[in-house]
Amino acid sequence: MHIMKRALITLCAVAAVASLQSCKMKTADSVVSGDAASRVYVAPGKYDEFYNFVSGGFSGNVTVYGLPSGRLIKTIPVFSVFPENGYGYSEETKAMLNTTNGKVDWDDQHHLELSQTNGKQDGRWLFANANNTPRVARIDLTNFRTQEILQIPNSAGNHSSPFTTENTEYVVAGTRFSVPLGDADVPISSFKKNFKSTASFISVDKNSGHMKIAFQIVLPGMNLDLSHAGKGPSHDWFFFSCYNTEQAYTMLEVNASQKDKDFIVAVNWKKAEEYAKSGKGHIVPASYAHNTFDENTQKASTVMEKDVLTLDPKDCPDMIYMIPCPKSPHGADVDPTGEYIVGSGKLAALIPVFSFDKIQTAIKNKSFEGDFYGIPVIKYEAALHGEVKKPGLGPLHTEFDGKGNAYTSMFLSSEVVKWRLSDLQVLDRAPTYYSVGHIMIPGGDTREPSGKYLVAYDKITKDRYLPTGPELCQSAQLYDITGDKMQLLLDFPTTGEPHYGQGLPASMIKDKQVKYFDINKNHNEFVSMGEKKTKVVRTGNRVDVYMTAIRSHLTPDNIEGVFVGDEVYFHVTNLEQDWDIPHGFAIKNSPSVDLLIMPGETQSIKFSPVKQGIYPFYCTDFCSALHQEMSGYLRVSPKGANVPLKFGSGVIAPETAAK
Ligand code: RUQ
Ligand code: CUA
Repeated sequence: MHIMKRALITLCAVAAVASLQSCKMKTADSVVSGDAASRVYVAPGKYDEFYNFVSGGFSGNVTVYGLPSGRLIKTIPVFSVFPENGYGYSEETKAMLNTTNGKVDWDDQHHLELSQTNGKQDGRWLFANANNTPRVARIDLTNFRTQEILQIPNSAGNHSSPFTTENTEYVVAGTRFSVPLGDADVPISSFKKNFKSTASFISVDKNSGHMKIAFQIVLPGMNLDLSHAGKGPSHDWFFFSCYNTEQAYTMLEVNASQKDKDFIVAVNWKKAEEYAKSGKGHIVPASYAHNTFDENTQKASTVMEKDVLTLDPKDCPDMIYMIPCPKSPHGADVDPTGEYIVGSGKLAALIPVFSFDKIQTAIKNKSFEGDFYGIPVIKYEAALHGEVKKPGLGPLHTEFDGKGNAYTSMFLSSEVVKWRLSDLQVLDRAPTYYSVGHIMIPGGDTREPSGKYLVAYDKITKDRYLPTGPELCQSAQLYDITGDKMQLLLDFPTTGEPHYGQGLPASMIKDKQVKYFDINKNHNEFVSMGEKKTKVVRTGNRVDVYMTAIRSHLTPDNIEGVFVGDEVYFHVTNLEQDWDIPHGFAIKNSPSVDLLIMPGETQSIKFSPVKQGIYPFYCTDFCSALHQEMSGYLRVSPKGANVPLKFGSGVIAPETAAK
C-alpha cells in the first residue's frame, strides 16, 4: 500500500510537470501553517520591514511592494508611458522615452539591480533594463522617479542587464539577440560571419549617478542571457551565461539545443578597463539616445551620442575565458563570498557550480579544451566545484541567504530548492504555484543577504485566484527562510509579468524620501511663482497658460480668446509645500492625459482643441474637502472669431498679456 502510494505520487509529479492541471497539487490550505497570517500581518498604521522592487515585464514599468505584507505601494513608470501621472506625455517627461527610432512608449522590463558600495546595497539607485528597445534606466530612491535612460547600440534583446559591480563602477548590458554591428543590412544566413553579441559596460558617476557606455566588448554571435558580477576575490570579474553557441538563426527551439554545453563567459572587466584606457579599443560610429531628467529645470532632455568604444577580444589577451556549462544556461549567479558561480542549464537535470579559485588555477595552468573564436575554453572539470545532483527540473535562477545556502528556482517542477554550497546537498524543497521564474531574497545577490524572506515570482497561476477570463494574474509568493524548512506565508498578485526583483530594508531609504520639491528651486521655464504671476500668453497660434494649483483652486480658472486650431500648453505649478498634496489637471475631451503635479513642481500638457465649445478643466486628485470645486472653464471659439484673450479668477481681467 505504501509502495503503491509512493508510485502514485511519483506518477503524479511527472504528470504535474507535463500538465499542471492534470494532477491536483497540494493546496495552500495544507502547506501554509496556522500562524502564517500573523507573520505577514502588518497592522494598520505600521510600516513593512522591506521594500520589494519588482520588474514589470511586459508592463514596462516597476512596481514596489511592502514585505512581508505584499501590499502594492507604488508604480514607478520607467519604459512605458503612464497616463495616471502623465509620464511620457507631459512636456517635461516625454523626452525620457526618446530613442534613435523616435519616441518608444513601451518596453519589456525584466531585471532590476540596486546600486552597491563594497558589495552591499547602498540605497541610492535602482537600475532597470529594457529588453526590446535596448535601454538601461536609473531610478532615484529618494523620490522614486526615473532620472535617466540610456539606449544601448549594437544590441538587441538587452537581457543580461542591468547587473552591477560591487561599487557600481559599471552596470552591464548584454545582447540576447546577436545582430550585425552598425545596423548593417546583411543576409540572415550570414549569421556566423556577420552577427555579433556585445557586452556593454556602462560607467556610473559616483556622485551624480550619470551613466555612460565606457566600452563595449564584441563577442562572437550567440545569445548572452544573464549575468552577475564577481564579489570579494572575484571582484574584477563579470560572468555572463550564454546559449545558442550553435549559432542558429532559425528554429532555435531545436537548433540552439544541439550542443551538450554552452558557456559561462568570464570577463575580467578590470583588464578590459585597462585595455580601453590604453587605446586597445576602436571608436566606432554608433547612434543612441541618452535621456536625462534635470531636477533643476524639471525637464528631460536628450543627447544623441555618436560613437562607442569597442574592444575585440583578439586584441585583448587574458580578458575573456569561456567555461562550458550544460544545456543552454539561463541564470549566472555568484554567491556572497564570490567563490561560487552557479550556472543554471534550463534543460539540465543538475546544477553546475564553478569555483573561482579553480578557474584562476585553470587559467594559470592553461587547462583549456580548445577555443571558441580564439577565446580560450577552460576544461569543464577544471573549473567545476561540483554539481548539485537531481535538484529538480528546469533550474533557472539562484539566490543566497548568506548562511552558506543557495536557493534555485525550478521552472518545470515548480519549486524552490534549497541546497548547501559547500557539499552541494539538497536540504529542502518547497512547491510554487506555478512555474516559478526568478526568486529574490533581499540582498540575495550581494555580499550581505538579509536571509529572512524569499519571494518567488510565478508565471502561471491557474486555479490560485478568482478566474478573470483568459488572462490570469502573475503572482508572487513569500516564504520564510529563517528555519531549516522554507515556509510559504503568502501569495500576492503582481502587475505585468515580474521577472527579477530586488528587496532592501525599509530603514535604508524610508527617512530619505523627498516630501515635496522646494518651490524656490523650481527653475522650470514655465513656472508661476505665485498666483500673481499667472498669465496667458499668445504667440501666433500657440497659447501658453501659466497656471497655479493650491487647495482648492486653479488660477486662472476662466480663459477666453482661444480658437480652434490653437496649440494650448497648460503649465501647472503646484504651489503647495506640504507632503502628499499633489494636484491633478485634466481638461475635457483632451486626447492627452492627466497630469499629477507634485508639491513645488511644474508640469505641462499640450491641448489642441478641434471643436468650439466650453471645456471644463479640473483637479483630478482628491486634495481637500473642496476638491470638487477645484475647476475652471476654457472657452474655445471658431477660428477667426472676434473674441479677445481674457483670463483670470473672480472677475475676468479685461486685458490680455499678449506678446
Ligand atoms: S529572465 S524568469 Cu529575464 Cu529568467 Cu525572466
Ligand atoms: Cu487639487 Cu483636488
